Amino acid sequence: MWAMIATWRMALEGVTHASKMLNENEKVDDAIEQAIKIVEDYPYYKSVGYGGLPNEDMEVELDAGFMNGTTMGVGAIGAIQNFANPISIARRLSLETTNSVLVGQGAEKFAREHGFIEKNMLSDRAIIHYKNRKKEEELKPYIGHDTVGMVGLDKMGTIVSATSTSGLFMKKKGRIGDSPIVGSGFYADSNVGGATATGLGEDLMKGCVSYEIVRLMEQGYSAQQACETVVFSLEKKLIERRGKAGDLSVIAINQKGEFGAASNISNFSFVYASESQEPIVYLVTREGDHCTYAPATKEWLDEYMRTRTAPLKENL
Ligand code: SD4
Repeated sequence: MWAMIATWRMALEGVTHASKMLNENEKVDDAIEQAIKIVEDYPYYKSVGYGGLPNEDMEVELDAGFMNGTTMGVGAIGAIQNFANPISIARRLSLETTNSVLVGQGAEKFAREHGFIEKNMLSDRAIIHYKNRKKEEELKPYIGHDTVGMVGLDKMGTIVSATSTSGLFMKKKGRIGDSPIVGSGFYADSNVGGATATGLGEDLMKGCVSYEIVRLMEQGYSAQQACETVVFSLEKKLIERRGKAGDLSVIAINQKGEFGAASNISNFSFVYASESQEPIVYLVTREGDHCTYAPATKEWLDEYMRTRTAPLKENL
């Protein structure tokens, strides 16, 4: 049995590729790395890899995390510049017993020494987005979110959870969100399951959400119950204590390959595939403290790509 789940429609091509690998008995570590690289390399996704939107100094700083739930190996990088595939660097770091989380110049030095591909990650399109945002009167960090997070189970029973993101548009230099933080942006335990998150990192990390989901699954919750419990209890706590909650979206699979997804926003999409199911894009609908999901329509899928790739002009 193999299964895979990933955040947002943008993961579809990567999951499709990874599905073939998992079907052919390849390791989930390789399948997830390849799948995330496909998302990182696609220039029109403005929150992951090349084409990701820059920080307030117009620099693209990328975060990524990787965890193997069998070895418990964890690797992560934060605020790295000028490397093509953050996920590969995070995976490589997961093999280390010490120094497995590196940021900024230290992460860049490690990546250079290990021969990872260097690339200017600031695309012309991202520069236009930046200039347009600068012209707006009030500068606010980007509130939408699109981190790619994936959880996969291979036929050998290993579960991997991984993330890659450019974080929030117009963030401060050096800011990292939840995505490179183990337990928050990603977590996996091959005896139980794995989870990953997307949304406002500053709020997601207050709930250590990926670890919490895996912990609840270990206590007997289904993947769906665990996802809903974690999102809606954190949202409630944040509203009670702070007056508001940011975007919180999570996905998970358990060690049988059963999946769950929950979100407190209205347009969260995810992709799921398994040995018995072709990759399908689902849209999540919130109903109180529960979520339902349904396959996205062809119109929705077409509109998604149309808006991502629409021509962009600088506002004069
Ligand atoms: C972060 N969780 O850096 C990420 C944001 C996200 O697209 O999901 N961005 O806080």
